[in-house]
Amino acid sequence: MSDPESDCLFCKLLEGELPCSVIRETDTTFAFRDIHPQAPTHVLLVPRTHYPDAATLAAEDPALLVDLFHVAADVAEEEGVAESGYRLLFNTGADAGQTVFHAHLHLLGGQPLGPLVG
Ligand code: DGP
Repeated sequence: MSDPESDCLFCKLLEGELPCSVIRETDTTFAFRDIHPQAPTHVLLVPRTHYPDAATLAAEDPALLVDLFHVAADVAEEEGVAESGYRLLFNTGADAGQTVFHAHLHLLGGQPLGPLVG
């Protein structure tokens, strides 16, 4: 039977089963560079526990969702984008373009960012 965690790309990255460019690790959160960056800084922040999307994460572990935002703020400082500004977003579901069904927060910055919906 298919297991969402054993089949999950981001579970494999945070378990070290597949390579990625790691930015920061905490007890709850794993941050790494997006393989297809949409801005000079494009980091993905994922909870270590598998939730398929942000809505499920918020419903089942709101403290973990807050942790993601705290780590994102630390990463923004480290990446040098905190002062100039950066964007945090979750794609949730097909119409939003979610392609990996392990909740992940995008952190984008390093240049002026365009409108959310182009
Ligand atoms: P989303 O469209 O919100 O589901 O974003 C998924 C992101 O994951 C997308 O921007 C590309 C990124 N991504 C997909 N596969 C990999 C991978 O193997 N490694 C890394 N670092 N990022 C990946």
